[in-house]
Amino acid sequence: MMKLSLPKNSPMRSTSFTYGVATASFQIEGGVEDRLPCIWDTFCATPGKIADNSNGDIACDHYHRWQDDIEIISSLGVDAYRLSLSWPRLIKKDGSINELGVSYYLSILNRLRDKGIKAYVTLYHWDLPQHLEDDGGWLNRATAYKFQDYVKKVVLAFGNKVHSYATLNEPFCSAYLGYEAGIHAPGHADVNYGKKAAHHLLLAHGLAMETLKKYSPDTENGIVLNFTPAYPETDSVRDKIAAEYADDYFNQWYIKPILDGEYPAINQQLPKEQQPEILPGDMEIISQPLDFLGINFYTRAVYRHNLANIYEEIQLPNVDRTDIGWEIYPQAFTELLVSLDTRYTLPPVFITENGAAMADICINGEVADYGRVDYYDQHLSAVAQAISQGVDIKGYFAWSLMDNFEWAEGYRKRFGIVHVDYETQCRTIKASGLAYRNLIASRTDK
Ligand code: IFM
Repeated sequence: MMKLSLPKNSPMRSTSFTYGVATASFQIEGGVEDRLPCIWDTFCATPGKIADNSNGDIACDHYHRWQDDIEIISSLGVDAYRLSLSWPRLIKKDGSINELGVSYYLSILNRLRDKGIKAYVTLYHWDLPQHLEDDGGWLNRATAYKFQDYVKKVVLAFGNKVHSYATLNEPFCSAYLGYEAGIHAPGHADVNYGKKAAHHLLLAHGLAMETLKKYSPDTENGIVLNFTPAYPETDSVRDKIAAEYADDYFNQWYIKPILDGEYPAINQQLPKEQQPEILPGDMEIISQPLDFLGINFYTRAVYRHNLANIYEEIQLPNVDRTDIGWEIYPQAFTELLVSLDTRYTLPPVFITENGAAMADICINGEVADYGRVDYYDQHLSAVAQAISQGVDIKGYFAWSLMDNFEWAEGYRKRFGIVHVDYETQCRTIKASGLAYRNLIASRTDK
């Protein structure tokens, strides 16, 4: 049996460090018949957008199998489960609450509580109701206020059954991939859209934080951001400038307004038509204090100078990569955490996602995903190193509990520590899941 190891005196070996698994509604639920359509339903129905032409209609059928899935979560021994709520399942088109959706999530939250598993709830993990996109989606400032209204209804419905609320998951992906690069729903490819959508998402976050503070002051409230640290290809000044620019554009753009109340200085260098429209008071709303910051990390990116566009991402040859093509470079994880801690006054940090896509190998009924075990081993150690350098990290969530719908990649890329056979919906805990369970079980009270 392959093991996950941690340095001897690491706080990550204590039961006070939170371990969890994470999922998202659209990626696992299915159960489309009981909710409104969302932008990902529309995107999946658009030819050529999803690598295997699949959709989220059934996914892992978690909507009908949640009891069994919570048994699996419980059997892993985790302290916490990070799930997201589906906005189109909870709010009807007229803005009223959908009781069917409320009772579905209440059942899950109650079962988690009975099992002693803390619910870390993400309020938006990309499944925007389609009718809101028809009104402009995240390009429309009004969507931020619709989100605030949805959050208020949710909080009043679920109250103290939730341990922690994250407003958004990875606003970079919603804004850049969805509105600028066009590779995620809703599929707009326009350089003038990305930062505008980002601003409205961040505004939605700030408005939701106000609502959470008012109606849910006892939950831990924050946001989840993803980071792909930017490295220069060489030590040349030009490559370093390229990497810094890319870092501001893709990473700092989302954390700096929240923690410092302003966008990176490169905003001034962007052509006017690319800049967000910032109204008086917006930055104060966006920079509400957080109870926690969720950080998602998978890989790094390497940049070189490019005359036309300042930066150009390059693919290094001969490096280890996961099945989705992302370089395995755990050192960047430690460096990221330490550099954020140096740069900002961070609230307590949770690693809300980390994991690897691997093509799983089945040997004698065992899912022998030893490459994933290695990935977790290296990345858990990278987190432990950041803690030893003073970063206040409280918990770690593996992405993902189980194989699921990996957005534009469809079902071909598997991130789970539990294998899903999509024909039978049979679940099998992989070697990585067993190793994670053993690590969690081996902790001691300190
Ligand atoms: O599957 C996604 C998840 O929904 C958001 N963070 C990255 C994961 C892997 O791509």
